[in-house]
Amino acid sequence: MAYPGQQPGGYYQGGYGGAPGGPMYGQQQDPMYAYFASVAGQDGQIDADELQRCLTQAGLSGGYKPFNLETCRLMISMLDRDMSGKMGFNEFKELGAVINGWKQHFMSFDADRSGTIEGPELQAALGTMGYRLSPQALNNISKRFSCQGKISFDDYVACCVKLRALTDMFRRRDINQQGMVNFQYDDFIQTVMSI
Ligand SMILES: [Ca+2]
Ligand SMILES: [Ca+2]
Repeated sequence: MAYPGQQPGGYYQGGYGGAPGGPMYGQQQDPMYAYFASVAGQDGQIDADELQRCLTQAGLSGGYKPFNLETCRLMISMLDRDMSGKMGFNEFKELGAVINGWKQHFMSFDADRSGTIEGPELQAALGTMGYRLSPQALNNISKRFSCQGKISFDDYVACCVKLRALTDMFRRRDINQQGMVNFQYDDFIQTVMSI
């Protein structure tokens, strides 16, 4: 992933009283911190809108459309351990690695090099990731995340993040690993509506 606007040095050098070697000192030394600070703005945290702008500018949506905002929300909630709804520096760095992985993954399954994932490519991708889904489920997923049968990178990420989050939540409740779970209505709504 490219980080345009990345500059050496930090914006906040000398601004904090952290002891040398402490966490703030370490962050300032990180060349990516200046880029993070420029995206995060005054509050020092990256929200979904800021992330969308950043990923669109980095050219990750493909073409001229903005990067899918829903995908930005999903990625933040996935890495948001303190539940602030925003990303701090460490979460942002983690995201960079995660997106790089997805980009490689996306390109490796774009067998015809069309820049998008189509039905059979999606099937191969999800199968390789270990999902065992029926043709109907695959068809539904494909319909939901594609535009005219094509899934762009940002929609593909949304698809993968959702599928993984839902699978994790299901598996956590599937104590005997039987592929069956009993949900209370409220628990089910909490699960699917939080993703
Ligand atoms: Ca911000
Ligand atoms: Ca393709």
